[in-house]
Amino acid sequence: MSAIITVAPTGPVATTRDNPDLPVTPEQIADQVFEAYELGASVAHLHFRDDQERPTADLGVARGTMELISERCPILIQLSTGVGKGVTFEERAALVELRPRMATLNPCAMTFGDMIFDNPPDAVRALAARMRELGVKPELEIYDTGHLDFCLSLRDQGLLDGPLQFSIVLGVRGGMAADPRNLMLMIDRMPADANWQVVAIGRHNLQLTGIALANGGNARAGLEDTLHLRKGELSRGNSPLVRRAVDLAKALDRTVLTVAETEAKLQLPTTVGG
Ligand code: KMH
Ligand code: ZN
Repeated sequence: MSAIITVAPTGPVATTRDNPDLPVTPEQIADQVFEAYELGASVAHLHFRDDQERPTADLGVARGTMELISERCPILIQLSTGVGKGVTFEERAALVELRPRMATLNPCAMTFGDMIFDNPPDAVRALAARMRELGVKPELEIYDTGHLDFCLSLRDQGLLDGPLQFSIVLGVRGGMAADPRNLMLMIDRMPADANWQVVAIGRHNLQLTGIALANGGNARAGLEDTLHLRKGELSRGNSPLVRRAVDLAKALDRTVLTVAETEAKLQLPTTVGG
């Protein structure tokens, strides 16, 4: 059996005050994505920061970072349309116009830590339709059981093409807790042909990533999800986390997929125009 490794080098919340090796500039992000590619990652899930490290959906920053990455390696780029605090849904949605091979689609509004994560149903439907038009494959971020049901209804309305691709997100305050029982419930409910991974925030990251890999899931690794390699030990950049996920997959007899194999497995459409 095979596994796809995604690197998530920088998320929406932590800063270099939390981990000095967090990549925040386009060059730093591109360098750490390249290191992850060399270790076996075939997908890069990307957030961007402005010069004060705040989350940004600035199209110039996003385009520039995508170009730096593409100069270094053919890793598949997945833009986050979650982006982070202080950025409107419209600005977040505009990122798909850059035609990455994939982008996240957060299907439902929710409490997300101390903020409201605004994903109005009509706007989500419109974004799903636009992604389909552009050939940008959605990775569906589901933080609760009802989010899965909403995605299945989008599929039934013809707004999502199979095989569906999910991140089961555990550990966000306002979504499902990072508890193996929640993960097993969600795994049980995955459509038979779905590709999926767990996004386990914080100190349960390793345990839940291991459970997901042992149950046929893919793996995501990086400083977006945990700043630590183990209790009390900050990860020196993304490489130690990616290396550990690759080693874990191989130890469980999962073949780590190349970029071309990942494209085939996810059935990525060809992006249109641009
Ligand atoms: N940051 C994670 C909690 C997204 O970027 O669209 C979920 C995530 C979603 O990665
Ligand atoms: Zn993200």
